Amino acid sequence: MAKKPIKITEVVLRDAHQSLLATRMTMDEMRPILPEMDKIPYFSVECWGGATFDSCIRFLDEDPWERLRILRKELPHQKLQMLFRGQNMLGYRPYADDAVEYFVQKSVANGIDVIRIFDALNDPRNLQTAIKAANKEGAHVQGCISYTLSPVHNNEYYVKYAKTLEEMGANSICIKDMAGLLTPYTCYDLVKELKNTLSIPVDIHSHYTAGLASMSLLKGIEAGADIVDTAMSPLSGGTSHMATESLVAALQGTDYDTGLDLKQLNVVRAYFAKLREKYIANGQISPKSLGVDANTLLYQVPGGMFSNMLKQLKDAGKEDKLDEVLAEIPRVREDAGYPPLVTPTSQIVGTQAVFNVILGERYKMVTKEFKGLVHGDYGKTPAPIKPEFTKKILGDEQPITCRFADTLAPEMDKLKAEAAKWATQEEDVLTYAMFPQVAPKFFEKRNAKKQGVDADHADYANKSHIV
Ligand code: PYR
Repeated sequence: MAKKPIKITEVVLRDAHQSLLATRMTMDEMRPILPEMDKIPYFSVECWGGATFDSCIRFLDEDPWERLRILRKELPHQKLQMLFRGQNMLGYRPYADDAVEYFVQKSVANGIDVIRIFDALNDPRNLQTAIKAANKEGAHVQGCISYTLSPVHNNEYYVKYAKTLEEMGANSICIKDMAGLLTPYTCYDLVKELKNTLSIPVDIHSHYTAGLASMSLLKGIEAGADIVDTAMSPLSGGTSHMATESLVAALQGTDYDTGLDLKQLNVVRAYFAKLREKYIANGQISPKSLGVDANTLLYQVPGGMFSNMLKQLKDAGKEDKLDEVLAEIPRVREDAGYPPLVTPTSQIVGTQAVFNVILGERYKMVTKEFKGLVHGDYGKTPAPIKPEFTKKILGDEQPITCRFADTLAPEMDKLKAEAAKWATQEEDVLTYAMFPQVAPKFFEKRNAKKQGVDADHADYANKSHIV
């Protein structure tokens, strides 16, 4: 066999901490190790997008755009990768096309090289604007299959979808297995069929939750996968990913040898090992996220969705209902046309399941978002929703079949006007667009801090001048 070095996307700076510690790794925690990470020939470093943007402004008082600029500066030899939720951008609702185009443009302008784009329903119409914009900006476009299990999801479905994304302009395809449902032999078959059909590289992204990811990655590699996602070992396993060092060691000396140096990886490992100790000591990493939880194979609940649901139940004083809610999820999914559970459908389905259980009656209370899902606002569901269920949820209102974004007027001008009073950089309008409730508070704090620093400088300059 000809040599086929496997490429690695390192996810420790994004998905690993999103999965294990609710996306709370700060820039100050990342920064000291970036020069050492920069020496490692990864395919790419996933470090932005997904929930990091939300976490930055909601919890960490960090400007996400400034974070990206620092990452760009400190990782000059790496391709920086972000996760983008297609038409939902980094938020939880579909946006108008002009907002999506502007977001992609600014992401690339601030340093992103690889944009991984997914849609929760695998509706290609929700990726079309993002793919086109990323192509225009010269980024590497990675189109995602949101992987799930259901009576309507099979390899034929996924391969057809991946082919469509390739035709739309994707430069590679990622099998995004967010709940860790891929089994080794299924992975083998799916990768084989993708490789037989596509002419672009295939990446495997599989969470370790059910304890299957390392086996699936290996079988996927044997089937021809080109890139795999792994996380530096201190933040690997559990709801995160397979460990980078383990994969590098497993492939050493084979035709798939990654070429990565275990000694250099160990320098990076030692740094994250200390961070892990800190996160465990201060309770940021819960032991629940670290072990193998095979329950996910039945309920398909990704880590982030699980902690959300647990919090909703706790707030309602109904923690004892967790098992009932878990059993309700597959029913709600079936009613809603078998959506894969990933942002935002994971929250939509999870919250509806919680309401169904705690109110003791199915669909007595229906969230606005769940109505939107049934109405078609998030795209075409994988299976058609039964007309009687649509009627139960929407009454006489008819669901749409067109692309929802086509019904939205351009929104950038309005957003710009609304954000103007806080904006200190062009990108601020996008931060505001994403989280209009949280952003103003974030801006006020950030701007006050900046004014304080500027005032100190001015004061110093004035005094120096007098002297
Ligand atoms: C996100 O949308 O943030 C995921 O990690 C899927």
